[in-house]
Amino acid sequence: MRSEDQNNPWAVPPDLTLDNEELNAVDNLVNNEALGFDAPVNILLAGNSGDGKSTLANAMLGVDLAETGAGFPVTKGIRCYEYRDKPLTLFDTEGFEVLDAERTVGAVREVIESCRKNEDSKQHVHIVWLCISATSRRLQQVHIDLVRLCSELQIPVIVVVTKSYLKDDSSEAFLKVIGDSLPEADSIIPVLAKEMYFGKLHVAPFGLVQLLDATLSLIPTACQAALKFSQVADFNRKLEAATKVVNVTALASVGLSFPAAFVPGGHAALLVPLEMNMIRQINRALGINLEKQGQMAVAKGTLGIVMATVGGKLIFTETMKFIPFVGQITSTLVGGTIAGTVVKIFGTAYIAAVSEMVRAGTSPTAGSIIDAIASALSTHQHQVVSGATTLIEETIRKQKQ
Ligand SMILES: Nc1nc2c(ncn2[C@@H]2O[C@H](COP(=O)(O)OP(=O)(O)OP(=O)(O)O)[C@@H](O)[C@H]2O)c(=O)[nH]1
Ligand SMILES: [Mg+2]
Repeated sequence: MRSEDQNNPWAVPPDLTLDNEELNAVDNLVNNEALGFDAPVNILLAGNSGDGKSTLANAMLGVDLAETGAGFPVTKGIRCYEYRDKPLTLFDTEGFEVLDAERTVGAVREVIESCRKNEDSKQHVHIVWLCISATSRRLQQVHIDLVRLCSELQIPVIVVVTKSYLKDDSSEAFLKVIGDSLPEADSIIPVLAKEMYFGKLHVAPFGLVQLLDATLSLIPTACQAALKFSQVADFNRKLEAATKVVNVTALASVGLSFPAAFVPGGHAALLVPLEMNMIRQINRALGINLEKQGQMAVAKGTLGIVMATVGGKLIFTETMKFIPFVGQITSTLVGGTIAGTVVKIFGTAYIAAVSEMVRAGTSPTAGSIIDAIASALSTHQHQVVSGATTLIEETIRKQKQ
């Protein structure tokens, strides 16, 4: 295959494009294997007005329950919130003071039971987070009744002791009261969802990761991916999904119909649509907003860098070394393997670049991502090349078997 424009090594020849069906197939595979949710996760938040339900939902799930009138009422005192970009449903009790204790418990029962009428367990309430403020030091009959109700209906319930910024004797004593009075609770977790300032004294948030892990261990397996994806408290859990996006895309690329000699020839730009899809899916996994032009700019802007720094000739030459061992290997597979390797290098560098920015609290822009990828690749050239070579070797050996 010859490039149309010999002066532009990254030009895609008009006769050579990845067909949409192939791209869609990779997209679907990644959606199913890396971002797939068998079911959404449905959480019911209960607790006194002001005990921190909205603050917790915001810190753990990145959603805003504060707006009055948002969501829709499912029964008196309970509103339901659904999200376009998260596989998540939240039921929020509007605070016990709105209803008396008996009616609060009745309303929670009604929601749990009416969801359960649906045969599809995806619609059920999967867990209750009962918020009790550590500062209130008030354990009420309604707390006891709610935990008993969950136990009777066999719904897991975690008591979240919110605003737990003090670690003194009376806080410990209150935790003990909760433990003694609510023996049916599946877990009792002190949490400070949002940082707190007392003059110059600063208390950092804590307990969210414990709450996340406890919740993951109590909800049905089918909803766990949805919770990992929806939550914003533990970036490492999100990285797992993003890394899987890269691995699935890279492996799928091996099977695509790339020409054998596409590296270092003129066909590397074929990867742009594949990389754009991958960027979109990594961003979904990590909760990053980058508009379509930004995705395109990153894919186009870094392709040359990936190829020039570690790709190109090196990968091509390394791949060729294995060919004598391979025997019947088809030229398409060689092209696909190189493509898969470039995708893997690009994806890994992309995740490293954006993660650093997200952790530092800055919003990634196309320009800053391109710079970060370039610098990561030049610093870690040696590791990237040896990692890529291993991937090529493994893939070709696997195909040979
Ligand atoms: N700094 C800090 N403030 C918190 C925390 N949790 C709750 N608050 C504060 O406590 C107040 C009430 O919290 P909300 O999250 O609105 O309570 P709620 O349970 O949703 O209350 P209702 O919606 O009225 O039922 C707000 O001013 C919050 O900022 C926390 O972990 N840290
Ligand atoms: Mg609220």
